[in-house]
Amino acid sequence: MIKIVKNAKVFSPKYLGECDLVFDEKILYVGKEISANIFPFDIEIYDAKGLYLIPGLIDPHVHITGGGGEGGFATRTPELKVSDCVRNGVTTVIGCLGTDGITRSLENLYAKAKSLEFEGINTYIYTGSYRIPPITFTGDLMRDLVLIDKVIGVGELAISDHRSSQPTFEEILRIVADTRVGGMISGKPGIVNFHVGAGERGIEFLFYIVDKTEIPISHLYPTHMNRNEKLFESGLEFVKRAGVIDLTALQPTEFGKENTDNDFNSVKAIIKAYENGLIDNITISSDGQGSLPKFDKDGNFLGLSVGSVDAILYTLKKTVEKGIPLEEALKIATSNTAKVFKMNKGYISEGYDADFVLIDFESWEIKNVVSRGCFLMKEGVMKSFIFE
Ligand code: FWO
Ligand code: ZN
Repeated sequence: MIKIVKNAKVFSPKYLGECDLVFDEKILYVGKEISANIFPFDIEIYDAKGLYLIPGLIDPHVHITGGGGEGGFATRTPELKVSDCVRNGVTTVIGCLGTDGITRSLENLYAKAKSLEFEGINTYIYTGSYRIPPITFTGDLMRDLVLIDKVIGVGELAISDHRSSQPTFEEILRIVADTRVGGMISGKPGIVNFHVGAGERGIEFLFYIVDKTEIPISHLYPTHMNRNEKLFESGLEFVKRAGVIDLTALQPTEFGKENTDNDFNSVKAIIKAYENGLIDNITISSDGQGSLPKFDKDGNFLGLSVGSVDAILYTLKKTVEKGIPLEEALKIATSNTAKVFKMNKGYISEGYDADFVLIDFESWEIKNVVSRGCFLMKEGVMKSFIFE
């Protein structure tokens, strides 16, 4: 069903000016004024006068079935609601398991990804969890990649963290090698998402893979790289080798932290990357529905808060408020992320999936969300309440 959005200020992320957009599941045309009369049939027209149009946001690290558990059964966190995505303009998520790969299952992860897809969100999943050797659907990591349609890689594999399985270099190398070849055979990106903790070893294993083996850096995707300044600095080195690093976006429990001078946070990290000309290899993720646990210096669990997909939009808003141009900031949650996973998304350009958001950038209020050409939100009302 062909539709037209007219008079929108389009950030593709690059600013294209005021444009009309013609789309069905894909973007068919974006450019100057086009008349609906050229179509020999009725089409829906939406006038976006005064609104900005941006690519649907991509959140590459979400515990869609819930996560947590670091403080026992009562600390398992709740699963993702589709409204958490839509009201934040997130049209694509990559689901993962974390610390708890025992009471959380890959089968449940797959089912939740299919459920979200049915509700209009684009979903992919990682096989595995924190632990190495990774849990799998089929008993074999490569078979998971080749046989399970939504599996695009493995993660989040914990390294340099007191909750990791303390993997050896060889164990990690074998997983990366299998993920690369499994990706080749299945035509998928074959991404290994590393959960990087606060441990001294940081991402030294990843540098070793890049420097000492034949494996391209594009398969290595470390997250939480803004956990502390030292880790982030090593992340910028990784970026200088053409790697991409993922930062955990500012959580609602940290809102306002971006204004404190001493605290290092994702907004400061994004600005530093931008100032060093490295923003094209930075992405952000929310760790949505994952736990954000706190431990004392002896490793005792103190408590936890729950990650939120709200973090993506909030972090973009704060980054822009700190002076980073919108068309630069948008990349870290759209085109940069889509490039890591070779998704046909992340850009407002002909042939790309029609995933986009119409937003009032005075208030950062989201007005409309479109995913694969369908309005999931229209005039601020969620699809489930839109009577077509
Ligand atoms: C981060 C997910 C952490 C789960 O280090 O890794 O724990 O399984 O739900 N969260 N373990 C949060 C920091 C980046 C703040 C997870 C969590
Ligand atoms: Zn993690």
